[in-house]
Amino acid sequence: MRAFYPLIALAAPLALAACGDPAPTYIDQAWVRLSPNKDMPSSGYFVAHGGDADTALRGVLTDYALKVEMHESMSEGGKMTMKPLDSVPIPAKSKVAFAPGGKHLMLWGVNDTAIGRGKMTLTFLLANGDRLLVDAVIQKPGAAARAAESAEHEAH
Ligand SMILES: [Cu+2]
Repeated sequence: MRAFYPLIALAAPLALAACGDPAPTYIDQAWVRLSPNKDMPSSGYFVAHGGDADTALRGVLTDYALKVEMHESMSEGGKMTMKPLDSVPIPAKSKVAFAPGGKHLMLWGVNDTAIGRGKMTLTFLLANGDRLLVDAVIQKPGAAARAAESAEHEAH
């Protein structure tokens, strides 16, 4: 089992002073797979691109859902389980993907207005103090998505 609260994030503030205009960490390809069942959480995915300095993702907020958590799915003894993540390191120049079957966001109570619009704004909180606002496309459940969705959430 990996530990997700290491001291890596402490290195970030030191690196910030190094140069004038460092490349920032950014996030793209954000999307939400809407749960077919309103009582079950929806899943969110995205890709974080590390800038010139190491940082970490500390949490995700949105006005368009009741609650958001960062989770990681993993197979333990042949069974898929998941656990909440408090912090996800984003090392400099790296790519950290939240993707089906691995790290993901879990969103409870996605707002109907957002669903109608087909997108929702997510705010990503970084350890370096940056807040990144990213629009996530909301994908409504189809037949294929439904099978994957229930498999991923059996552990809840
Ligand atoms: Cu989860």
